[in-house]
Amino acid sequence: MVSGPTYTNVEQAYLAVLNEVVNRHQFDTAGRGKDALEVINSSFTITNPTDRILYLAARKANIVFNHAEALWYLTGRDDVDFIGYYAPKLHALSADGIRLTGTAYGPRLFRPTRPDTRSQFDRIEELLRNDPDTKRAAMPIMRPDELVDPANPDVACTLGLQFLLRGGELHMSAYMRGNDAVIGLLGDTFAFTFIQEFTATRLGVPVGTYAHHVGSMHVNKLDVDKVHAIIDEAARPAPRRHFHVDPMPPTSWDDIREVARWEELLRTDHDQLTPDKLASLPIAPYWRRILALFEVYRQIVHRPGTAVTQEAVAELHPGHWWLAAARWPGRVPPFVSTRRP
Ligand code: 5HM
Repeated sequence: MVSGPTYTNVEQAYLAVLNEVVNRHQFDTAGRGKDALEVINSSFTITNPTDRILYLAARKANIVFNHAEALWYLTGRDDVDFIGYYAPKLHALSADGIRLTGTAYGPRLFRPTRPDTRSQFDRIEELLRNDPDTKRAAMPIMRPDELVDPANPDVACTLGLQFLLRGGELHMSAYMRGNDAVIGLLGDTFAFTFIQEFTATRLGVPVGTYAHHVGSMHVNKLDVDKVHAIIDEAARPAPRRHFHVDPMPPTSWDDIREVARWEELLRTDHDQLTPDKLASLPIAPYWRRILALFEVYRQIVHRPGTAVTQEAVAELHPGHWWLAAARWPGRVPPFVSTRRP
C-alpha cells in the first residue's frame, strides 16, 4: 500500500508532474535569477522503479549521461573531468574547476567517512542485513556547511535517501529540497532508482517501490515551450515506443571497479571496445551493454565528423540505441527494430 499519487513507471510520473507544474502551478518564483513556475511539497510513488527510462523524442533523454552519473556516484567521485565529459554544462557549476561540491553525491554516499573506514552506504547495508525492519537506513546528502558561502554555485538539491526493507522488498524514498521537473527530475529518478536496484541485488531481495518527495518542484519559464512539446507528444494517439528493461544482475564492488576502469579508458580515448573485446570482459552482459554506451559516446566525442559504427550500436540495448539515435541524429545510425529484445 502506498499513499499519494502512484504511477507504474518514471515516464508516467514525469508526465504527471510536468502537467501539474505547467498547468496548475501555485507560485511564480525568481530565485537565483531564474523565473520559474512552482508547486511545493510534490510527492509521488512509482511501483516499478526499474522502468526508469523515458522514450520521447521531444525530451531526448541522455541515456549515456544517466549511466555515467550513476557510475560517478557509485565510485564516490566528485571530479568535474569525469561528469563534465558527459554534460559539459556542469563545468560552470564547479567553483574551482576541479570538483563539484554539491552535485557530487558520490563522496557522501559511497566514500569511506570518519570515524571508521566505511561509507554511509556500507553502514546502512550492514544495518539492513542485521535489522531488516530498521527505520535508520537513511543517508543524508545536503550538509549544513554548504550554505556558509551565499555565493556557492553548487548546493546539493537532495537532502537524503532512505531505504525501507518491508514485505521482503527494498523500497526507497528520496527527499529533495528542490527539483527541476524537466531536467533534474529525470536524471535524479534514474540515478536513485539505479542505486535502489544495485542495493536490492546486493541484499538479494526484489526492488520495491520508489517514492520521490520534493519541497520545491519547478519548471524554469525558459523551458515551458519544451514541456508543452513533451506533453503533446505523449498525448498523441499513436502507440509510443517502450522497451523491455534489462534487470540488473547481482553486482560486486569489483564489477563496478571494472566498469569504472573501462569508462576511464574510453573517456580518455586510451582504448576502444570492439565487440570481441567487450565479450571477453569479466562482467555480466548487463554491464557490458552499459560500457557499449560509453564506447558509442567515445566515438561521438573523439571521432568528430564520422558516424558511430554499426558494429558499436549493435552492442547496445535496443532502447539505448533508440535514445542515442534520437539524441545524436547524423552521428548514431538510425534505430532498426528487427533485433533481439
Ligand atoms: O538555486 P538552487 O541551488 O536550488 O539551484 C539548483 C537547482 O538545480 C535546483 O533548484 C534544481 O532545479 C536543480 N537540481 C536538480 O533538479 C540540481 C541538482 C544537483 O544537486 C539535482 N537536481 N540533483
